[in-house]
Amino acid sequence: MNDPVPDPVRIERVGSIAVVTIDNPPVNALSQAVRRELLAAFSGFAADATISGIVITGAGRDFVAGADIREMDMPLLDPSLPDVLAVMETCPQPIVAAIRGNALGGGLELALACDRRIASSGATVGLPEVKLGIIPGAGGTQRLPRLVGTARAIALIAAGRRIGAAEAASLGVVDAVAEGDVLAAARAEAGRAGKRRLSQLPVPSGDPAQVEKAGTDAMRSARGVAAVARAVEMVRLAAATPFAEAVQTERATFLALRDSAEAKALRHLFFAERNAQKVPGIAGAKARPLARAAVIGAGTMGSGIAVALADAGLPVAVVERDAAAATLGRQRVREIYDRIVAGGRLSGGAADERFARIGFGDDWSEISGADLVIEAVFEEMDIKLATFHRLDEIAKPGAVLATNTSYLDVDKIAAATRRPQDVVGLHFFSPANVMRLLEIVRGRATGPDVLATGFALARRIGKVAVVAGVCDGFIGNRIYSAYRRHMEYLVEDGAWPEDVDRAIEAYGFAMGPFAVSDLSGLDIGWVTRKRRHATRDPRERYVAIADRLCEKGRFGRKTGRGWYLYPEGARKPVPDPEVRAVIEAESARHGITRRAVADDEIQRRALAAMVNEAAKILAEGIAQRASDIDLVLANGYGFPSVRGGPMFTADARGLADVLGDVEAMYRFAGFGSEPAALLVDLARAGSTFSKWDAGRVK
Ligand code: 3H9
Repeated sequence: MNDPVPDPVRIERVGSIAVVTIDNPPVNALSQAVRRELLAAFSGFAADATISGIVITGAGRDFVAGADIREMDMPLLDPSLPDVLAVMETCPQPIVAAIRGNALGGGLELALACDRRIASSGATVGLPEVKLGIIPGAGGTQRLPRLVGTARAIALIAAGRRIGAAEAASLGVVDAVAEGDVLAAARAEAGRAGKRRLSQLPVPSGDPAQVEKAGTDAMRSARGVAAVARAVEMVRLAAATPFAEAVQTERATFLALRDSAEAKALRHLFFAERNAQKVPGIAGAKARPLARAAVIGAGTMGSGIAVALADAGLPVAVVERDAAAATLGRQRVREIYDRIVAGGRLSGGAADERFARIGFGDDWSEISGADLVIEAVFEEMDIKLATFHRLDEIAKPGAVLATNTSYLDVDKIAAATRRPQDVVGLHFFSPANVMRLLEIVRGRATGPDVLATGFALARRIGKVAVVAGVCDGFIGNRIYSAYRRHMEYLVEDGAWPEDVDRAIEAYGFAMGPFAVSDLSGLDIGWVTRKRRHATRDPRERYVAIADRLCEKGRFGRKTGRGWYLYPEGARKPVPDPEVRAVIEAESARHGITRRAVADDEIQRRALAAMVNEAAKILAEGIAQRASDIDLVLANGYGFPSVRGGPMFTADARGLADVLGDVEAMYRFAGFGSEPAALLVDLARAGSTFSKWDAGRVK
């Protein structure tokens, strides 16, 4: 945690009840000092006949947010949490957990080692360990099924789900929800409750078919996280193995996973997400009030953005250029909600309620009441400029004016208004109501309070926010373009699109670049390439295969043909001889003798291309930290989270090794793919991106 707190566990007496308060800001994590003091406290209670009951709680906002994640990169520190919980279990007095705020991971395990659990109505409980590539390591997989049954415990633990107090009470995870003073309710309970050790309860016998189904469902959504399978195994152990033996197995499994590369990568992303919110120059800036929003343009992006905002409870005015376009937008949004309801992720009633928050029309005066306006019109500078010019006339003073552009110059767009300080880029990813990433693009004039508003919005709508500077493509699209370009070089050199996609998917991406391109539509990139044509340096190697495909009307899935063929009824795209002919013709046109390209070369080239461009972005100040880049790639572009992002992967592999790949790549690609000076410097110094981050502003 931050600086160690001098006295992280306090004990007070209220009559014959001992109240134990964990006070370890910011989130009362169970750091070594906390465990040591808890152990001492509970060892003492056992022999104290003047104590009739014990309450345990957390100071501040949370109960306990779990083990101290920072300790997980250190050697084990005694006492362990299971040691503490074992002593608590032998305590003769009843122990009641008073849960306010979050009781997560080890925090919930601590509560499960108590005899009773009373929660405040705003409390949240869960065992989210799998999200960190580990499993609960202090009895969570054994005690929870004794309360909720095996199938439910699998569903909760394997998905790392966090649930509110009401659901926790209905499942029996907590015994009661206190409407008023949770501490007083817990004290009263400690005065009258008897002992109820969960470890001694049987696991309720459930329907084996449901257990099986819970396991299968969990594995389906595991996204390559090995901990999910281990969590399912451990929960199933509860019904089959005595408690004392099963917790040993759980502990050994936890310890092995704790040291895995996967867990280290996921921990890196956990802290990256928190660090990304620390932006130089905005400390102390207050976010502007945000009660009403407006979205201009109801295409795919605009509709998704409107849904993301309405889902978070914001009323949204969507405006389009005319009534027909507004009607289409309304239909598009309705379809998004219908799909969510059909997928069982929302009730029809809740979807209707959210849908009702969104108004559609062509009357731009609707925008005038909005605190935030997000423009999602066609990606063409002249259209953006005209939109912002008009917006400037209509939006109320102090409104945040955001552009969802994915490539264009935010400073130029801001200059179309008389209030550039209010203009910011809010780059959502498609589908905007689903994808977690939000790039907040900081223009030259963007005010600190406007950036702070971007972060407040991201928090409200559940997005991971990263600040990017202005350049063509910002962080994500610029890196993705470099990667795409290099994958196309490989295709022109000898690989087939399906070879590249297979190697990239084997690496852990959900989809390879050519399958992605077919999904998003080749015509979009074509427009961008044409836009850049005049300014592209003629020395840069240019692969024209995608242009040739577009010229043949092959725009991807929507036309049934792109890099692949999509025959009616076929479940998978199939390679197409016509595409191969185009590729071979382009290779021949450049005098290239096609060669076999191994999966390993494809994967190495992909990483080298991303890391090299990323190092340039860092040196230019477009991204503040290497860890911000990892967040962008993992949350917006499908880079496998279990690898921690490209920069983390590069550090782990060794930058000298990565530089070797970059130099090889440069030999194939030439101009435009020069090794980044920052990468060269760090590699030569035997350093890492992580050290570079640490040496900069926190
Ligand atoms: C576990 O428990 C394993 C056990 O089963 C094993 C037992 C043997 N440790 O997120 P925020 C820091 S695994 C260390 O911005 P919020 C965080 O880095 C754990 N530090 O606040 C940040 O520091 P800084 C299972 C932690 O209000 C500050 O606290 N538990 C921890 O948006 C504020 O964090 C979890 O996975 C931690 N456990 O959200 C829960 N947690 O200011 C992880 C937070 O220096 N935590 N920090 O950047 C959360 O989900 C959120 O932090 C929480 C608060 C919802 C609690």
